[in-house]
This record gives sequence, structure tokens and C-alpha cells, in this order.
Amino acid sequence: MSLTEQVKIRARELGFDAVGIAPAVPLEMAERAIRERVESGRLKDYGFARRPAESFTRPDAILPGAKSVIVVAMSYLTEEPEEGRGEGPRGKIARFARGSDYHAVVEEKLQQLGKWLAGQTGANYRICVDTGPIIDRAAAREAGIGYYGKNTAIITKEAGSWVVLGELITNVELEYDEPASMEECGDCSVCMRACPSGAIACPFVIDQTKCISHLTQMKGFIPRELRPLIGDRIYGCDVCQEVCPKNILVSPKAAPVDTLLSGAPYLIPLLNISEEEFKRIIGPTAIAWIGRTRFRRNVAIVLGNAADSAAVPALAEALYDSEPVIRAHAAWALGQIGGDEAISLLKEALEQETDARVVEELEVAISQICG
Ligand code: B12
Ligand code: SF4
Ligand code: SF4
Repeated sequence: MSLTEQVKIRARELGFDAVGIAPAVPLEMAERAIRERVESGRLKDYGFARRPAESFTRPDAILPGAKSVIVVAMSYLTEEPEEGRGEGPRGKIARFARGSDYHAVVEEKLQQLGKWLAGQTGANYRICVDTGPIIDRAAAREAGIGYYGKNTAIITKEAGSWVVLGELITNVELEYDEPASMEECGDCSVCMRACPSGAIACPFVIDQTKCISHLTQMKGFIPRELRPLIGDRIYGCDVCQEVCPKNILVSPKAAPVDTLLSGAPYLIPLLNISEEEFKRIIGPTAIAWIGRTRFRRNVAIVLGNAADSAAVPALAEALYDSEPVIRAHAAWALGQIGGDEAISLLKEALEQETDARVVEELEVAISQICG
């Protein structure tokens, strides 16, 4: 059996659903796409505006002498656990974030693969998962493990687009797979029409600034006009994958990604969640990096969108939070819920508020209710 075949068998034994290998050459299409996207203002964060495009597309800059990029995909489509008892409105957590943080899971498995490969060949290797300086989807397409959907997701035959990606870059020469085809969607444009915020600017191009997944991850105040588009999503967004016909026949798997969170948690207890509870419940998941404040901000927005008066007492407490961003988004949520109680709570808070941005949110919320 060739070394390449052994690598692929080993990767599957470790729990990866797809594995492919590409030569470690620059990802030129991705480089062009990053430049165009940054210039058009559709890709602003995640380091893209600060660093040159080529710093995300050169495997040999990550590992000098790199010859091969082993790309893996791991499914996170698991059975839905039932949320325990609760009351009031519920939110949504995107599927990729419901289990143990995939960064750690994929990295740990790739480390095992790398150690095995180094033991066999004396190879050097580096591992990238999401936050690494390489465009994962472009590497996956080059390694033939999936093709681009018009929603830009990489769609695999094994698990549809419900996969996360990672790479092992090595200086060992291996046999390379054919890159995936560039035109698998045909005439379909279901995802583009279904996207709640119109973030799929044109086929294969996401406007990061409009994508709800980004809004739930960004720092600070979420622009008021975009808050209603977030709907019931506390973290991430799955709409453009849920509607995709290529995902319909994919069935959930049991392992290796466990499921820690329900996809539809009750919101009220999450709004004023303590630091300890946040660490316990959210800490082990891929949501943890946004921290407790951004998480609670998102919960406040979703409570506003649910417009359920059961949330008024929790939002009233949040109006006096130590974080201005929480006070501001709680004010907005009360403005969406409306009613006499909400008005008097907002007016009372306005008398004491000293932060100019929160004062503005309180005033807007009051005028929204008063008409
Ligand atoms: C920044 C980022 C985001 C940002 C911006 C995403 C964006 N598309 O602009 C935000 C926060 C919005 C985001 C959201 C999500 N993300 Co994200 N994200 C990333 C990250 C860190 C970089 C992606 C990026 O900006 N690439 C640069 C741009 C230019 O590339 P692109 O959008 O893929 O566009 C490609 C196409 O345009 C293609 N192309 C260009 N011209 C043409 C022409 C033709 C004909 C074709 C076919 C293709 C094509 O080339 C480009 C280069 O790959 C990667 C991890 C990584 N290190 O790569 C994860 C990653 C892409 N995200 C991932 C996931 C799971 C998600 C979400 C599903 C999470 C969720 N449920 O909320 C959503 C999906 C949103 C969507 N429809 O893309 C996975 C994707 C797995 C998969 N199956 O594809 C990745 C790979 C993380 C991982 N390691 O698993 N993400
Ligand atoms: S919904 Fe249609 S256009 Fe969008 S990714 Fe799936 S197959 Fe392609
Ligand atoms: S993740 Fe949601 S907001 Fe972003 S492109 Fe897909 S459907 Fe649109």
C-alpha cells in the first residue's frame, strides 16, 4: 500500500469523513478573490483588510519546503438533543457550534495524523484549522474533497456541506487528488433567495458585512437596521445550508463531534447568565471565543425579535448591566416588545444613564413605542 493510501486510511480511522491531498502551491483563485472582496468592502474583518492576500494562500510560507497539503473534512451533523424544560422564547444556535469546539477536535486528530506521518517518514508538518493562515475552502477544493456551492460552502459527497475543514501541511511528497469541479450547482439558486439578509451578493461571493453569522460574531453594537434580520439566531446561521438540495440526503452521525447544546435553547435564563455558568455551558463550545458579553448581546437582540413580554423582567435587569453594549441592546429589545411597562422601565433607566450611545438607544426605543 502506498504512503498516500495509508495516510487516507489513517485519516478516516481518526474520524474524518473526507480526506484529499493537494500539492503545496499558492491558492491563486483565493488570492484574487480576497483582493476583490477587500476592495469592494465585502471582506473587512478576520485580518483580511490588515494583511496582504498572499499571507492566506501560501502553504510554503507556513512550512518552508512544503510539498503537500492533506485536507480533511469532519461532519458535525448530529442528532438533535432535547432542551430541558423551560419557558418563554427560544433561540437558535448554528449546528457547527453545538458540540465540543471543533478547532480542538480537528486539531487533536490532525496532530495524531502528523505524529504518525513523522514516525513513518521523518516529515515536518504544520496544522491549520480555521484560524490558521490558509483559506480552508480553497485548499479543500484543490484537494478534491468538495466543490463550492453558490453559498461558498464546500459541499462534500460524504456529508454535504455540514463539515468543518482542516489541513496538515507537510514536506513529504504524496500522490495528489484532482481538484473538484467548479460548476456543480447548475441553475439552482435556492440559497441566494433564502438568505435572510441578502448576504450572497452573487454566486460564490458572500458580503461578510451582511452575513448574519458575522453579525453574531462581531464586536460592539450591531447596527440597528440589521438587528431584525438576525431573527432567532444567537450564534451563526445555517439557512443557506438548510435549504440546499445537496444536503437533503445527508444523515446525522453520532461521532466524533458530540453535541453539548440544544439547537433551540430557552433564552431568558441566558440573558443574564453568570460568568461561571457561561464557562460551564458555553466554554467547551466554539461559541466561547466571542465571550459572555457578545453572547448576551445576541440573546438580547433575539429576545427583541421574539417580542414576548415574558422577557421584560430579565431585560429590565440588563438595563443596569455594567456593560454599555448589554444596556443598549436590552433597551432596543424592550422597544421591540413595547407596552406601558417597557416605556416606564426605559424612562427610568434614561434618567440614570450616562453613556451617550446607551442614551441614544434608550431614546430611540422610547420613541419607537410612543410612535
Ligand atoms: C471569515 C470566515 C467567515 C466570515 C466570512 C465568510 C465569507 N465567506 O466571506 C463569516 C463570519 C461570515 C463566516 C460565516 C460562516 N462560516 Co466561516 N470562515 C471564515 C474563514 C476564517 C475565512 C473565510 C474567508 O473569508 N475566505 C476568503 C474568501 C475570499 O473566500 P470564500 O468566501 O470561501 O470565497 C471563495 C469563492 O468565492 C471562490 N471563488 C472565487 N471565484 C469563483 C468562481 C467560481 C465559479 C467558483 C465555483 C468559486 C469561486 O474562491 C474563494 C476562495 O475560497 C474560514 C476559515 C479559513 N481559514 O478559511 C471559515 C469557514 C469558511 N467558515 C466555515 C463555516 C462552517 C461557516 C458558517 C457555516 C458558520 C455558521 N453556521 O454560521 C458560515 C457560512 C457563511 C457562508 N455562506 O459562507 C467553514 C466552512 C466549511 C465548509 N463546508 O465550507 C470554514 C472553512 C471554517 C472551517 N475550518 O471549517 N465565516
Ligand atoms: S442551494 Fe443550490 S445554488 Fe445554493 S449551494 Fe446548494 S445547490 Fe448550490
Ligand atoms: S449564513 Fe445566513 S446570512 Fe450568511 S450567507 Fe448563509 S443564509 Fe445568508
